[in-house]
Amino acid sequence: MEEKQGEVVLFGTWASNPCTRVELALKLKGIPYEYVEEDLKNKSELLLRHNPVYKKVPVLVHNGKSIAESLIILEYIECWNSTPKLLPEDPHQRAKVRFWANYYDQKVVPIFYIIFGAKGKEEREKAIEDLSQVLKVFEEEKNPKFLSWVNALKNCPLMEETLPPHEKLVAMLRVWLNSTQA
Ligand SMILES: N[C@@H](CCC(=O)N[C@@H](CS)C(=O)NCC(=O)O)C(=O)O
Repeated sequence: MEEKQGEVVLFGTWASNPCTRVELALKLKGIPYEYVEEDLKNKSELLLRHNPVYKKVPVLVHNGKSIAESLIILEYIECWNSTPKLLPEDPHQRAKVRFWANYYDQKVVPIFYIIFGAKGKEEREKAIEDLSQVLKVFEEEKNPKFLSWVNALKNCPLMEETLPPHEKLVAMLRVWLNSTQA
């Protein structure tokens, strides 16, 4: 599909991995967009209208039509005639990229929510242990390329500009953790 970009609006929230994922892709591809910051404790009518099924961010609204779910949004903008491409040309390499994006969403993210939502110390400690098991595949000796890629990204100005400020994020996570502690 080759499509004129037209009007692009992103509904997001600052401390959100899936939203940052979409913002990075838009910036990388040089796609101009309007950003609407959502308060997840008080979601806007517009967000609920654009994502009535999940009621979550990110949502991309393209010429009035909404697309939800960060990976689906990435696939959508990847179809436009914009470069650089997010996915490699080679089908096997593409499948590998999708595999790891899926691994992160299916394996890492749910445990993260358990850690921050746990009512008791035992549940939280078990979840932290589960997370360290899940992250073992990214250890340097098992996956040296992954680590060098992460380090290279850390020095990329686009990442610095787009990732939420570390201190602000830590403060927000502390508040979240304290609010769920028994
Ligand atoms: N699988 C979704 C996850 C989206 C998601 O979990 N969004 C969170 C913010 S990080 C949200 O909107 N939460 C609001 C809620 O659960 O009510 C994606 O990749 O877009």
